[in-house]
Amino acid sequence: MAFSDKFQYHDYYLVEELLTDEHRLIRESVRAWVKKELTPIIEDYAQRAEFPSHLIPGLAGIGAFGPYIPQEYGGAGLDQIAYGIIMQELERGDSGIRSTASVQSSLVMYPIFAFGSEEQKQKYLPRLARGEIMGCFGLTEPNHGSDPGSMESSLRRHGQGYLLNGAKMWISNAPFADIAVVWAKDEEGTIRGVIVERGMEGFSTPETHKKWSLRASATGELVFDNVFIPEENVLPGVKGLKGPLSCLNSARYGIAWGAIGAALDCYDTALRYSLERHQFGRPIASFQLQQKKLAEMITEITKAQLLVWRLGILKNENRATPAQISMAKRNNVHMALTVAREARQILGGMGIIGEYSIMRHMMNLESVITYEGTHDIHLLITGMDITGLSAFK
Ligand code: TGC
Ligand code: FAD
Repeated sequence: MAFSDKFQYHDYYLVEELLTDEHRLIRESVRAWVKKELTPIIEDYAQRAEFPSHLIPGLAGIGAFGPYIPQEYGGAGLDQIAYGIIMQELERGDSGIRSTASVQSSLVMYPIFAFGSEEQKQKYLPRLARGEIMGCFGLTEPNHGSDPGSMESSLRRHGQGYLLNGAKMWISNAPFADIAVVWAKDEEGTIRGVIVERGMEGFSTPETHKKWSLRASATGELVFDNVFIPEENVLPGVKGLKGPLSCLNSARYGIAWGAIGAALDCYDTALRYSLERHQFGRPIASFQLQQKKLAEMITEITKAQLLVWRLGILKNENRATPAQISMAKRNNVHMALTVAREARQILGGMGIIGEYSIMRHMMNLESVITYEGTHDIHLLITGMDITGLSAFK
């Protein structure tokens, strides 16, 4: 299907002026790559429920893998706002492709960088940055999603390492990943992070089929049947649930930026369509009801842009709290989903066709609002932060 990408960026409050020249350059180069390589093909891949693996070298080339990881480990050494911009431009194309990049950066490279030994950093990070190997992150289990602290996956001492048993579910990139950062409990019941490599005996990654969402992203399980994990594959720098949750802080931050990209693409499509489509002898954009939808969309997008810009500054200064990140992830993903639903209506029947990106974004966002902590869990994190009382348990 020939897909014509007419996307125009919208910056109602001139937030771009708050960015550096380097940020603007990064935005332009990622945007150009998305327009040339991603949007022309993504609809077909999504329809076929296939991950476009040929994009991996290009993603590495634009610095989408570990942008904020220091250059000595193969990253680009950029700041957090640059990372956010990259996620936003990628998600303007498709949430599934942003997912691939955020898992590689925040859920695989980040824990190895933050909690790994020097040998682990040297061994994995440069190759992950170049996209020579891909990774995934195993936290969620069949019986434990929102409550990862109750995980059942286990590590039992065995010679110079551990035997890993259990299963992880809903794991992005699992079907093709070369390595998996996996969280499991040791004999003391302490959560540890380990690096599992494809090819280790007893490790398999069955693919999850029949998804209506994130169809261009590969999702699967991680199954561990007495997988021997040598001591050198254990992340030495962290113990406890704060290990995986620290990684989520980084990924959730990227999602808060990314979701704006999907919203902008839906808004832009709906605005253009409403000006071109005539009913009752007038462009539908001239009707008050359609203007209300469009005006509310750009208002919410603008608020979200300001939210992540400020959060990025705080993150650059190491002052962003997990609860602030939760607020931005929750708000911006919900905003994007609402924008997508309204935009779809503006296109009438055409809103359901793959010729336009809106329905794909909308269905993708149904996963984004659930993964990395559900909409309700993030509300409870805010609730706990402001009251000091946990409503989880
Ligand atoms: P709680 O007792 O509150 O905390 C346990 C320990 O963790 C610390 N902590 C954090 N540390 C860093 N960052 C955070 N955001 C943290 N939140 C909590 C906490 O201080 C404590 O430390 P310590 O030293 O005292 O032990 O934990 P809880 O069991 O009550 O659960 C809290 C809750 C519900 C907020 C948390 O478990 C949660 O966020 N649940 C949602 C699970 C989730 O987000 N899963 C995501 C899986 S990965 C994924 O979805 C990838 S999608 C990828 C893609 O395709 O883009
Ligand atoms: P549950 O935890 O069973 O929640 C079901 C419902 O109950 C939700 O609405 C939830 O908000 C609500 N709920 C739960 N607890 C409470 C409470 N205390 N109070 C009020 N309401 C509550 N995980 C990974 O580890 N790695 C990945 O790469 C990954 N990728 C994913 C990709 C996709 C496409 C999807 C869909 C998921 C992915 N996940 C991944 C898993 C994701 O993080 C979980 O789906 C999510 O954390 C929710 O867990 P759950 O699905 O088990 O829902």
